[in-house]
Amino acid sequence: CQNRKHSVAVLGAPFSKGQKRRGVEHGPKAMRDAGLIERLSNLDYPVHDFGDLSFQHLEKDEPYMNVHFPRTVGCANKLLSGAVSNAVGGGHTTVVLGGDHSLAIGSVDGHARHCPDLCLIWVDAHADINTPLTSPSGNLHGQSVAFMLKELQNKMPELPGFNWMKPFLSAKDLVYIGLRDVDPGEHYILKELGVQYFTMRDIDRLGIQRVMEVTFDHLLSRKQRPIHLSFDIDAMDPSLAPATGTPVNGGLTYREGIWITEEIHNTGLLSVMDLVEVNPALGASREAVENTASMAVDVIASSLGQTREGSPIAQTQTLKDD
Ligand code: Z70
Ligand code: MN
Ligand code: MN
Ligand code: MN
Repeated sequence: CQNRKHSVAVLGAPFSKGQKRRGVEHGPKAMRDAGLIERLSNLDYPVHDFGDLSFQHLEKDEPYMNVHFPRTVGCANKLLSGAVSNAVGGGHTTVVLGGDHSLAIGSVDGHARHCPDLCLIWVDAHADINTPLTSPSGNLHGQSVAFMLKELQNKMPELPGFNWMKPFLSAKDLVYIGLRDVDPGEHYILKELGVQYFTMRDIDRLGIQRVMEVTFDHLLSRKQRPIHLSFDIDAMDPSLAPATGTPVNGGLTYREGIWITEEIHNTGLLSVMDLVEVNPALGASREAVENTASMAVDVIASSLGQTREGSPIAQTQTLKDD
């Protein structure tokens, strides 16, 4: 798992069965239509667009306890895990376009197969750490992190569709940013495991710059390690990203969102990122959908090195040829 990567891989994951609203499977197309690939091409490394994965449609997938579509979600994540593992193994900084947030299970799993010492930054209004037993909705996109954590292993029932994976992440290797809608069972787990998290209230108090300092101090002070950024677009304020399944008021400002991603880029350690929960079917207007997709593209480009101060003349293109 090398840190210096010179190319970007883009993987579409048009998946929606981690929740019950249709449309989020069109997220990858919305972000591509908003100019994602062109924007990444303006940065200084090659971009490989691997297109969209095609996920199996399982006819019979009855709920297990109250969990919906367990086999479909498990099977899709197994496929995605392999694809992410290959992309990371190929030396690419990898961008996964969602799709709903249940696909982070496969994305982080595949990343961890290549980089077992990774750390995870989860930017979201929600903690997505319900177990099948605590989940109020039965939606797997609200449970992704619980599947990853070693500390929750004995609280997780064996779900059909998930026997290909086992927990691989320690609670100390995870930081949340942007929380503002946390279920009681999730709050209990966060406290019980001592997870480092920053709610919107914490951001109000500390400021986003300090939040990122403490985040990196927590994750990277003992050693440099690859970063997995899992960015749920609903972390952003709904005024900036309205086309999403579960908008929650009082989210990140544009400048807070971009500060987070610029700082992550500046570590030089970003290895894989997910951008999830853009749902083009849920915007009140075409403009609302375009704004959301454009916000997502800005988050991705900024994570990969687009700056607000501009860049020096690209050495590779202009000066070297003379
Ligand atoms: C709730 C649940 C969630 C996203 C909603 C909501 C979780 N905690 N995540 N929208 N992206 O159903 O578990
Ligand atoms: Mn989420
Ligand atoms: Mn969310
Ligand atoms: Mn760079």
